Amino acid sequence: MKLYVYHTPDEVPDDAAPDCAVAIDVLRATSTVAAAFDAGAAAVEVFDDLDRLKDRSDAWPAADRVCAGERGGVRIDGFDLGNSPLEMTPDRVAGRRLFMSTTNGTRCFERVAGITAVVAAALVNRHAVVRYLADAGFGDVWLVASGWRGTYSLEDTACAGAIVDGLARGGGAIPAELAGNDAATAAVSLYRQWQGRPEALLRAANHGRRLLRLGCADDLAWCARLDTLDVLPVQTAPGVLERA
Ligand code: 3SL
Repeated sequence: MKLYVYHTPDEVPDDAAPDCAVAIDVLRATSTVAAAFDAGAAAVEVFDDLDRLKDRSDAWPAADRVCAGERGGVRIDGFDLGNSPLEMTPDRVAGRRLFMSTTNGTRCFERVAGITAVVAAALVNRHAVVRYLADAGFGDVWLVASGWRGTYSLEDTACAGAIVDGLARGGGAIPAELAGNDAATAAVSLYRQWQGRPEALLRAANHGRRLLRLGCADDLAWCARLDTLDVLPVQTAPGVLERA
Protein backbone atom coordinates (compact mmCIF):
# COMPACT_ATOMS: atom_id res chain seq x y z
CA MET A 1 0.00 0.00 0.00
CA LYS A 2 1.17 3.53 -0.82
CA LEU A 3 -0.16 6.43 1.26
CA TYR A 4 -0.40 9.92 -0.21
CA VAL A 5 -1.20 12.86 2.06
CA TYR A 6 -2.85 15.99 0.60
CA HIS A 7 -3.12 19.08 2.78
CA THR A 8 -6.26 20.39 1.10
CA PRO A 9 -8.84 18.98 -1.35
CA ASP A 10 -7.43 21.37 -4.01
CA GLU A 11 -4.06 19.55 -3.93
CA VAL A 12 -5.60 16.26 -5.02
CA PRO A 13 -4.47 15.41 -8.57
CA ASP A 14 -7.13 15.46 -11.30
CA ASP A 15 -5.47 12.84 -13.45
CA ALA A 16 -5.20 9.95 -10.96
CA ALA A 17 -7.57 7.83 -8.90
CA PRO A 18 -6.55 5.83 -5.84
CA ASP A 19 -8.23 2.66 -4.56
CA CYS A 20 -9.40 4.52 -1.47
CA ALA A 21 -9.68 8.09 -0.18
CA VAL A 22 -9.78 9.02 3.49
CA ALA A 23 -11.53 12.35 4.14
CA ILE A 24 -10.30 14.14 7.27
CA ASP A 25 -11.78 17.13 9.11
CA VAL A 26 -10.89 16.78 12.77
CA LEU A 27 -12.45 20.19 13.62
CA ARG A 28 -15.14 19.20 13.29
CA ALA A 29 -16.99 17.57 10.41
CA THR A 30 -15.55 14.05 10.43
CA SER A 31 -15.47 13.97 14.25
CA THR A 32 -19.16 14.89 14.16
CA VAL A 33 -19.93 12.24 11.52
CA ALA A 34 -18.25 9.61 13.73
CA ALA A 35 -20.21 10.88 16.75
CA ALA A 36 -23.49 10.70 14.79
CA PHE A 37 -22.91 7.05 13.87
CA ASP A 38 -21.84 6.25 17.42
CA ALA A 39 -25.20 7.67 18.52
CA GLY A 40 -27.05 5.46 16.03
CA ALA A 41 -27.57 7.67 12.96
CA ALA A 42 -28.77 5.65 9.94
CA ALA A 43 -26.81 7.65 7.36
CA VAL A 44 -25.14 11.00 6.76
CA GLU A 45 -25.54 12.72 3.40
CA VAL A 46 -23.16 15.62 2.82
CA PHE A 47 -23.76 18.70 0.66
CA ASP A 48 -21.71 21.69 -0.29
CA ASP A 49 -24.74 23.39 -1.80
CA LEU A 50 -27.50 24.36 0.65
CA ASP A 51 -30.28 24.47 -1.96
CA ARG A 52 -29.53 20.88 -2.95
CA LEU A 53 -29.53 19.88 0.70
CA LYS A 54 -32.92 21.48 1.22
CA ASP A 55 -34.42 19.75 -1.85
CA ARG A 56 -33.13 16.35 -0.76
CA SER A 57 -34.07 16.70 2.90
CA ASP A 58 -37.56 18.04 2.09
CA ALA A 59 -38.17 14.83 0.14
CA TRP A 60 -37.33 12.73 3.22
CA PRO A 61 -39.97 11.91 5.90
CA ALA A 62 -39.76 14.66 8.54
CA ALA A 63 -39.56 12.22 11.46
CA ASP A 64 -36.55 10.47 9.94
CA ARG A 65 -34.38 13.43 8.97
CA VAL A 66 -32.06 15.85 10.75
CA CYS A 67 -30.45 18.87 9.07
CA ALA A 68 -27.07 19.65 10.61
CA GLY A 69 -24.28 22.01 9.74
CA GLU A 70 -22.52 25.31 10.15
CA ARG A 71 -21.23 28.37 8.44
CA GLY A 72 -18.47 30.22 10.25
CA GLY A 73 -18.70 27.63 13.03
CA VAL A 74 -22.30 28.61 13.84
CA ARG A 75 -25.45 26.53 13.21
CA ILE A 76 -27.10 27.31 9.86
CA ASP A 77 -30.37 29.23 10.25
CA GLY A 78 -33.36 26.86 10.32
CA PHE A 79 -31.25 23.73 10.82
CA ASP A 80 -31.97 21.27 13.63
CA LEU A 81 -28.35 20.95 14.76
CA GLY A 82 -25.01 22.64 14.27
CA ASN A 83 -21.71 20.83 13.70
CA SER A 84 -20.81 19.88 17.25
CA PRO A 85 -20.14 16.21 18.01
CA LEU A 86 -21.69 16.83 21.42
CA GLU A 87 -25.06 17.52 19.78
CA MET A 88 -25.11 14.02 18.26
CA THR A 89 -27.10 12.29 20.99
CA PRO A 90 -29.21 9.15 20.42
CA ASP A 91 -32.47 10.99 21.13
CA ARG A 92 -31.70 13.43 18.29
CA VAL A 93 -30.12 11.21 15.63
CA ALA A 94 -30.67 7.48 16.25
CA GLY A 95 -32.28 5.83 13.24
CA ARG A 96 -32.36 9.13 11.31
CA ARG A 97 -30.61 10.39 8.22
CA LEU A 98 -28.46 13.49 8.66
CA PHE A 99 -28.39 16.06 5.86
CA MET A 100 -25.16 17.87 6.57
CA SER A 101 -23.27 20.86 5.22
CA THR A 102 -20.10 22.40 6.66
CA THR A 103 -17.58 24.94 5.42
CA ASN A 104 -14.64 22.71 4.53
CA GLY A 105 -15.44 19.09 5.43
CA THR A 106 -18.26 18.64 2.94
CA ARG A 107 -16.09 20.15 0.16
CA CYS A 108 -13.53 17.48 0.94
CA PHE A 109 -16.16 14.73 0.63
CA GLU A 110 -17.39 16.20 -2.65
CA ARG A 111 -13.84 16.23 -4.06
CA VAL A 112 -13.36 12.49 -3.43
CA ALA A 113 -16.96 11.31 -3.99
CA GLY A 114 -16.08 9.64 -7.31
CA ILE A 115 -13.46 7.34 -5.80
CA THR A 116 -14.45 3.71 -5.36
CA ALA A 117 -13.84 3.51 -1.59
CA VAL A 118 -14.19 6.57 0.65
CA VAL A 119 -14.04 6.61 4.46
CA ALA A 120 -14.20 9.41 7.02
CA ALA A 121 -11.43 9.79 9.59
CA ALA A 122 -10.83 11.89 12.67
CA LEU A 123 -8.65 11.40 15.73
CA VAL A 124 -11.53 9.73 17.58
CA ASN A 125 -11.86 6.88 15.06
CA ARG A 126 -8.24 6.73 13.85
CA HIS A 127 -7.80 3.14 14.97
CA ALA A 128 -10.90 1.92 13.10
CA VAL A 129 -9.58 3.56 9.91
CA VAL A 130 -6.09 2.08 10.39
CA ARG A 131 -7.56 -1.39 10.86
CA TYR A 132 -9.74 -1.03 7.76
CA LEU A 133 -6.79 0.10 5.60
CA ALA A 134 -4.49 -2.59 6.99
CA ASP A 135 -7.04 -5.31 6.15
CA ALA A 136 -8.30 -4.03 2.79
CA GLY A 137 -5.29 -4.76 0.60
CA PHE A 138 -5.49 -1.42 -1.26
CA GLY A 139 -2.77 -0.16 -3.60
CA ASP A 140 -2.86 3.65 -3.53
CA VAL A 141 -4.66 5.44 -0.69
CA TRP A 142 -5.17 9.21 -0.46
CA LEU A 143 -5.43 10.86 2.95
CA VAL A 144 -7.17 14.13 2.16
CA ALA A 145 -7.17 16.89 4.76
CA SER A 146 -10.05 19.35 4.54
CA GLY A 147 -7.89 22.29 5.57
CA TRP A 148 -9.44 25.71 6.00
CA ARG A 149 -10.80 27.54 2.96
CA GLY A 150 -8.13 26.11 0.69
CA THR A 151 -5.26 26.44 3.14
CA TYR A 152 -3.33 24.03 5.36
CA SER A 153 -4.66 23.05 8.76
CA LEU A 154 -2.47 21.59 11.48
CA GLU A 155 -5.02 19.22 13.00
CA ASP A 156 -6.06 17.51 9.75
CA THR A 157 -2.49 16.89 8.60
CA ALA A 158 -1.57 15.61 12.09
CA CYS A 159 -4.51 13.19 11.88
CA ALA A 160 -3.26 11.99 8.49
CA GLY A 161 0.12 11.47 10.18
CA ALA A 162 -1.53 9.52 12.99
CA ILE A 163 -3.06 7.17 10.41
CA VAL A 164 0.26 6.68 8.58
CA ASP A 165 1.96 6.14 11.95
CA GLY A 166 -0.62 3.52 12.91
CA LEU A 167 -0.01 1.66 9.65
CA ALA A 168 3.78 1.90 9.94
CA ARG A 169 3.64 0.17 13.34
CA GLY A 170 6.82 1.37 15.02
CA GLY A 171 8.57 4.55 15.98
CA GLY A 172 11.24 4.65 13.29
CA ALA A 173 11.33 5.88 9.72
CA ILE A 174 8.23 5.23 7.60
CA PRO A 175 8.90 2.23 5.35
CA ALA A 176 9.54 3.39 1.77
CA GLU A 177 6.78 1.12 0.46
CA LEU A 178 4.20 3.02 2.57
CA ALA A 179 5.21 6.64 1.92
CA GLY A 180 3.69 7.61 -1.44
CA ASN A 181 4.73 11.27 -1.16
CA ASP A 182 6.90 13.45 1.06
CA ALA A 183 3.78 14.89 2.69
CA ALA A 184 3.06 11.44 4.17
CA THR A 185 6.51 11.33 5.81
CA ALA A 186 6.19 14.92 7.02
CA ALA A 187 2.70 14.29 8.45
CA VAL A 188 4.07 11.49 10.64
CA SER A 189 6.78 13.79 12.00
CA LEU A 190 4.11 16.36 12.83
CA TYR A 191 1.94 13.79 14.57
CA ARG A 192 4.85 12.42 16.59
CA GLN A 193 5.79 15.92 17.72
CA TRP A 194 2.36 16.21 19.37
CA GLN A 195 1.88 12.55 20.32
CA GLY A 196 0.25 12.20 23.74
CA ARG A 197 -0.97 15.83 23.63
CA PRO A 198 -3.79 15.85 21.08
CA GLU A 199 -5.85 18.48 22.90
CA ALA A 200 -2.85 20.81 23.07
CA LEU A 201 -2.44 20.32 19.32
CA LEU A 202 -6.07 21.30 18.69
CA ARG A 203 -5.74 24.31 20.97
CA ALA A 204 -2.63 25.45 19.09
CA ALA A 205 -4.27 25.10 15.68
CA ASN A 206 -5.74 28.18 13.99
CA HIS A 207 -9.19 26.68 13.68
CA GLY A 208 -9.00 25.37 17.24
CA ARG A 209 -8.40 28.92 18.44
CA ARG A 210 -11.30 30.13 16.29
CA LEU A 211 -13.58 27.55 17.93
CA LEU A 212 -12.33 28.48 21.39
CA ARG A 213 -13.38 32.06 20.68
CA LEU A 214 -16.85 30.69 19.80
CA GLY A 215 -17.03 28.94 23.19
CA CYS A 216 -16.40 25.41 21.85
CA ALA A 217 -13.72 24.24 24.31
CA ASP A 218 -15.69 21.07 25.09
CA ASP A 219 -15.77 20.20 21.40
CA LEU A 220 -11.98 20.47 21.20
CA ALA A 221 -11.58 18.17 24.20
CA TRP A 222 -13.98 15.68 22.61
CA CYS A 223 -12.35 15.78 19.16
CA ALA A 224 -8.94 15.14 20.79
CA ARG A 225 -9.99 11.75 22.22
CA LEU A 226 -7.72 9.58 20.05
CA ASP A 227 -8.95 6.05 19.19
CA THR A 228 -12.05 6.21 21.38
CA LEU A 229 -14.76 5.34 18.81
CA ASP A 230 -14.85 2.04 16.97
CA VAL A 231 -16.79 3.62 14.13
CA LEU A 232 -15.98 3.44 10.42
CA PRO A 233 -18.09 5.76 8.21
CA VAL A 234 -17.92 4.50 4.60
CA GLN A 235 -19.38 6.03 1.45
CA THR A 236 -22.16 3.82 0.05
CA ALA A 237 -23.26 6.21 -2.73
CA PRO A 238 -21.70 9.52 -3.79
CA GLY A 239 -21.97 11.84 -0.76
CA VAL A 240 -23.77 9.26 1.38
CA LEU A 241 -22.01 7.74 4.40
CA GLU A 242 -23.10 4.75 6.43
CA ARG A 243 -21.51 2.90 9.31
CA ALA A 244 -19.60 -0.19 8.12
O1 3SL B 1 -15.15 23.51 8.02
C1 3SL B 1 -15.82 22.55 8.42
O2 3SL B 1 -16.18 21.64 7.69
C2 3SL B 1 -16.28 22.57 9.84
O3 3SL B 1 -16.00 21.36 10.43
C3 3SL B 1 -15.84 23.79 10.55
S1 3SL B 1 -16.44 24.01 12.17
O4 3SL B 1 -15.52 23.38 13.09
O5 3SL B 1 -17.76 23.46 12.32
O6 3SL B 1 -16.42 25.45 12.39
